[in-house]
Amino acid sequence: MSLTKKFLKSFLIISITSIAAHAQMPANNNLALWYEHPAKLVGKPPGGTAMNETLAIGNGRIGSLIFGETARERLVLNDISLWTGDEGTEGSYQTLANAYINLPGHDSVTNYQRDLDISKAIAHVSYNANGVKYLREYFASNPAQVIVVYLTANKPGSYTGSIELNDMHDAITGSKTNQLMAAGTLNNGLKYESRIMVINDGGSIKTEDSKISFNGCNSVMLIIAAGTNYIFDYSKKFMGESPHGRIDQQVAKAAAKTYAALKDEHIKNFQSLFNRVSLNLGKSSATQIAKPTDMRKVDAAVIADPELEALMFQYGRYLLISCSRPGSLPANLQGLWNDTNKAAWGSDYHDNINIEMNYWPAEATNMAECTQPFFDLIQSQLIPWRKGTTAAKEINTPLGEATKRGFALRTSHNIYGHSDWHWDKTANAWYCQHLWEHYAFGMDKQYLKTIAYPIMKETCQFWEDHLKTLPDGRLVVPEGWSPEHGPVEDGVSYNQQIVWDLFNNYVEATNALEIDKAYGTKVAAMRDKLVGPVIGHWGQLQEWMTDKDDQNDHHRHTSNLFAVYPGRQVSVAKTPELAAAAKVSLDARGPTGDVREWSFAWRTALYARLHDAKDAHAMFMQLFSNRNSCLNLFGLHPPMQMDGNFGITAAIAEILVQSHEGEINLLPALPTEWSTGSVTGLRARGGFEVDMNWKNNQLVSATVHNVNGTACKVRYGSQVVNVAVKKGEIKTLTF
Ligand code: FUC
Repeated sequence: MSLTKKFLKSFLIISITSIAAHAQMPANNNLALWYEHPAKLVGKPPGGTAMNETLAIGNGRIGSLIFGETARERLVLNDISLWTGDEGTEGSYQTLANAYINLPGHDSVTNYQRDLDISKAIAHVSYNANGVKYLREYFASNPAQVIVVYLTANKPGSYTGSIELNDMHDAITGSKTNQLMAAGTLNNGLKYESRIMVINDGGSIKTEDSKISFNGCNSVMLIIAAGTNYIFDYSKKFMGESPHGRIDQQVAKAAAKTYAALKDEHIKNFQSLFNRVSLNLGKSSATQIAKPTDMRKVDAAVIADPELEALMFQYGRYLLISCSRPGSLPANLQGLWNDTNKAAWGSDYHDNINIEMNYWPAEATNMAECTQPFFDLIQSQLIPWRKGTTAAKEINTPLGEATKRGFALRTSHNIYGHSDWHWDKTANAWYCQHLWEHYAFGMDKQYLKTIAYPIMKETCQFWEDHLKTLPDGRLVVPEGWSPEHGPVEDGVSYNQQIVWDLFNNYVEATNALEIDKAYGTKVAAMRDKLVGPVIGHWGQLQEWMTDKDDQNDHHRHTSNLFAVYPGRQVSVAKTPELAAAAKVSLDARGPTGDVREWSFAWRTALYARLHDAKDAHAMFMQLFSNRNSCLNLFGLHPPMQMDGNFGITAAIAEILVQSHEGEINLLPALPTEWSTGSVTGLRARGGFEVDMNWKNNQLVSATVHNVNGTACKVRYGSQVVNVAVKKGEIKTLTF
């Protein structure tokens, strides 16, 4: 049976069953976003952009925003390395191109639906026009390194139209045989190219100068490829060979495969990461389930919808897998999706919360490989970032002179070694936390020794050179800043806590690797001399060394609570008084005022760490409001910003399992809204994975899988068990 016939047969079966269930609802509804209309252009930036309703696909390097229009479909095309700027100027992340699929006569349609199946990373658009049922599928394949679009219909010969490719930097579109291409060079010398190959089944295609038209085709497949010559090599100004030859190969290789084979290898590859975690937070009502995602999102504030909440969790995982895969650049402020060359903040890498939050879910929700782009970027930028340490005046060393150890960063940075705006002095140490956590979860000593440890050590040396000694002998970070809040001064809590975290992790690293014991002891002594968290006059955890926090201050950052999450200096079990003070501060910050989508994600994680289930859930629910998220569930700052999506996924994991206190704590902050549920595949520090199910707010059973650890302690409430489980083994626990 031909591919088209096979498809038509299965399509018919699917159509009949879906009519029986609901006219529109996708089969895999609890892991799908779906809508009954195309993405609309909702206002102009910064209030909202065309992106806010599109469906996003990506393979970690290239991606697309799909509008789902019927007569003139628009696909925004992105390559995560398309950046202006250089070592001397910030520049900004750019948009590569727009692809259009023109289908004359498809203006007036019925039964329209578009969806994004996040369990397979495939988007669909379907509708009836002129008595024909049309279906499109879109995915961005990591193994094939191309985006594939497949247009089919239930009647042969139904496709007549054209394909256009419009470059976003005015490169003229050219063509060869069945391909369109646009290539150019940005002002900084970065070479880029985009390509669309058109493959028809039946009918005919005709290539014109800048357009490919097709006539009477049964199906049309588009293979979209793109690339730049960006490489992780400072000595070459981060630029290598033109991407042209590589794109030739990618397109040719993909074209040699059938659509079914491309789709199959894509699904397998995506699911090898995505399927590691499943989450069930309870059943939603049949009425809610039957509604499209935009309606459910609006209802979420008043109608319980646990399946939508679980979808939001998995969406963060979907997005990170789609925009951060080994070999490429890390997720930026918008992941990798961008429809303008003037994105807010250049859609760059902000280091005072944003890029860190992007990577919060990577370890705990079992996508550790997704961190590699972040680590590769850090390593590749060290040579230029080290020059920051010699900006003595601005970084203000107490030694009165520049030192050459370590590296220093301002608040935002690009991919060419430049950082901009105010110094974020402890960003170097915060980046080291990520390097350490990758080891803490995965327990890979080779990685710790070769990648993480050298950077952690030079960062400890940086702080050894830069900490200031107070008259009483205590150590402070000089002239620091609580991000975007308050004055520049010594001993700011955010800075103190991050350096404490670095020193503490470094000491553990020397122990794990059994190296540098003497320096480890020195660092431990410096850690213990750092000015630590202090409780202020209204019971709050002070943001500054002096007791001046304002109870009515609702600032979006919660920087003085770094020690609670993502740090571990303050915790409910080990420092209960400080944890109580952290809650006083957090309650005062509240859900109102200058609060952004990412603030809610952070506040959710903080309440989870403070074992306050009710407030953790309340903060999470704020993300569903139209103020904080778009109709396609992207976080909304505004404009669209993706850190909140990643952060909330991490925060939900933190509600269910915690492992920062030397034990695995099950259901430490379970909200009553999720009284019955289950989860599989969450990771815990020490090299473990955890599955659980619970009922009526009580744990029913838990299994611990020793992936790469030794022994562990598992807690449920006040009960603690020591679990002896060998590497590779799984043990079921009862409490
Ligand atoms: C930080 C935040 C802002 C915004 C920006 C991109 O500076 O304070 O709210 O998210 O990053």
